[in-house]
Formats: sequence, C-alpha cells, structure tokens
Amino acid sequence: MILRDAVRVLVANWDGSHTVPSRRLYPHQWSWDSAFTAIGNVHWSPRRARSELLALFGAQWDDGRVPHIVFNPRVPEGAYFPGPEFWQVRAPSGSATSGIVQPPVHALAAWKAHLVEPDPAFLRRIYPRLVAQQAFLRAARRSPEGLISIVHPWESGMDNSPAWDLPLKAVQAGQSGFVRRDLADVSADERPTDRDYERYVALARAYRDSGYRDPGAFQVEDPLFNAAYGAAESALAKIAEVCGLDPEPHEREAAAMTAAMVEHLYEDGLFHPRDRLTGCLIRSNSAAGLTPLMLPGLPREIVNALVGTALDRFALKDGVLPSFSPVAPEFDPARYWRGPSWINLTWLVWQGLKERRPDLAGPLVEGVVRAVAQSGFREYFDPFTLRGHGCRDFSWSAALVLDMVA
Ligand code: 9WN
Repeated sequence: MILRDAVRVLVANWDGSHTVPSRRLYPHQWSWDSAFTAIGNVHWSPRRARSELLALFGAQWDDGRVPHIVFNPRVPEGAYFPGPEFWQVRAPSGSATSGIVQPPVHALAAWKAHLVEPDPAFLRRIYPRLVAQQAFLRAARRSPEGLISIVHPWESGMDNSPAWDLPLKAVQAGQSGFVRRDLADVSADERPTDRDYERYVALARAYRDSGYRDPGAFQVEDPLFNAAYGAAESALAKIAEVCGLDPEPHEREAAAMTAAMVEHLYEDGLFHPRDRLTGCLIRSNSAAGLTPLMLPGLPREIVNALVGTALDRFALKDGVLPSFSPVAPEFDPARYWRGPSWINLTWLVWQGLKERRPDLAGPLVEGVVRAVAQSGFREYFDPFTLRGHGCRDFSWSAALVLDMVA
C-alpha cells in the first residue's frame, strides 16, 4: 500500500524528463532532490532515474557547477520566488537556472542506480559530468585545509538550520522589495522567517551581482556538504572502475576529505560547521553533524562516538531522527530545518549505519514507514508526534521510502 502510494506521488510529480519536488511549492527541478528521487525511482523505473540525473546535468555550467534549480519555462513566472528573473542567468544548454549549488549527492545516486540496473553506458555518459561537478567545488570553494565552503544557506539544503544563525548575523539584510511565494501553501510558522528571507535574498543578490564568483559574506564549511563531496569521490572510484578508468585519484580524494573533516570539523562526538571567514567552529547540534557516517573510511572510534551522540542527543533508538537536537534551546518541532524529521537526512544517516549498526538502521526504516503511514508523504514531520508539516506529496519522501523498504 505504502509502496504503491509512493509510486503514485512520483508519477504525479514527473514532468517528462525529471521530477518536481512538489507541484505547488517547488514546481521546477531541484538539484539534490533529483538525486534522492532517482535513488527511489530506480526501483520501479530505472529509465526515469537515469533521465532525472541526465536532465539535471544537461543544465550544468561550463565551469562544472550544477545549479540548485533548473527552471521549467512552461511554469508561469512568479510561481516560485526567487525565479529566473531574479537569478538572470542561463546554462550553456539555454535553460534558465539559479547560480548556487546544493550538496553533491549525485555520484552516489548514479552509482545506486547502476547497482539496481547495471548500465555502463549511462555511467560512461555521466562520469565526466560528475567529475566536473567536483572539480568546480575544488576550484571555486576549497580552503587550503581541503574543505569546501558553501556561500548561501540554500546551498546547504537545510536553509534555516540554527547552525546558520550566527554566520547570518554578519549579513546585511538590505531593503526587502520582494514577495515570498512559499507562504501561500504552508503556514508561516513551518517556514523560515521574513528576517531569514531578507538575508537569503541579500546574499543571493550580491553573489549574482559578482557574476556568481565572489563568495561574499557567508562562507561556511558544512559537514553534510563536505561529507557528500567525500562520499561522491568514493562513488566515483567505483564508477571509474566500471568505465575502465583509474579509481585511485578518487580514492585518494575521498581519504583526504575524510581526514580534513576529522581534523577540522570534529569535536565532542559530532561534526560541526566552521565559519571560514572567522575560522571559528560553529558548535551546533544539527543532525548534519551525523551525516559524515556516510563516509566509508571514517575511523571506527569516530563512528562509535557519533552513534553515542545520535543515541544521547538525537534519541536515535526511537527510529525517528530530528534535524536538530531536541535537547538544544533552538529546537522547534515544526519549523522546517530547526527540528522536524526529514526523510533525506534520515536516509543519509541510515546509509552510514546499514552495514555498521544494523540494529540502529532497522528502526530508522520503521520510523520512516510509521511517519508516512500516519501523515502521508509530507515534506517533514514532528519527530515526537509524527504530525506532517510543509507540503504534501513531496517527491524525496516518497522516493526514499521506496529505497529504504526495497
Ligand atoms: C530553496 C526543494 C528544496 C530543497 C531544500 C529545501 C527547500 C528551497 C526553498 O526546498 O529549499 O532551495 O524554497 O525553501 O530546504 O533542501 O532542495 O525541495
């Protein structure tokens, strides 16, 4: 029943070559959403999974960046803010896109698609594009210590995480002059505040006005983004092997990223973001700090410490992972990335626990199934009551359930 309903959501959100995250709230193609959606779609339509990724990479820029949104020209202007008229940029393919990126979980998605239905021709086609995506991040965003920065909270995929409160304080909000579209469908107390949006818009405008080059006033080394980068290198090593290429450079890069993260972002049983402009660790209680579990080469003692933190501060044994620790004062069970449980974050942590701690991975699958059985494929859930929040029929919620119960 749940599986049939999940496929129904994915069919309804399919747009011919890709999937929209939600028909009403997010009517275009989003970068990391497409990766998660492909991971689920491959279980019933491997062709759609491959098409999803190829459509996204079709809008890749010449510098290798994969934009976080590819706009659908058939969707009326003003359906989403900020739309193409704000970003004012086109990919070489001619598609209007945004100019920022999202966590690079796509190599992992391509590899997972190949595992379900082997397709070396697809891997050969997408491999150079995935390599260029990583090369952009190294060229444009890497610090001397080997860590990649994000330049906007939207790049983290966890827009209003309390982890960004401090670095955002340094951002001048500027005059507003924009109309939010997100509050038409979702209650204001489940979304970022107007104050957050003023800063998001000011940052995006400044980046746009620099020709999408100057990293600007918000530069943060996020554990989830860096873990995704490292896991992408591990996936690329496997993809390279299938393509008859040398996996070694990717293995080395994955190991270097893991080491840099352990050295610079790890403290007291959790990974933390670091503000690249001040050099200070942002000691936050975000579940993003658990996602380095997805790194295959993470040292055993760090894995054990993360598991301890997940149990103590995130109540992991109950099978529902909040996006922010409920013991922290900033926790809010309904407001977007400030506490609710999200299925993609749960999936990333589950990836890291499946082999190492099946006793903890199993309950995460049960928790996700309980949430959707009670509330449907909502965007996020109250981690205690499992009440659904945000939009309905959300694509990655459906897709990742398909993968977790497969
Ligand atoms: C801004 C599409 C995206 C997700 C992000 C999520 C939300 C956008 C927004 O929706 O962000 O990119 O308008 O709030 O935070 O993770 O990719 O589902």
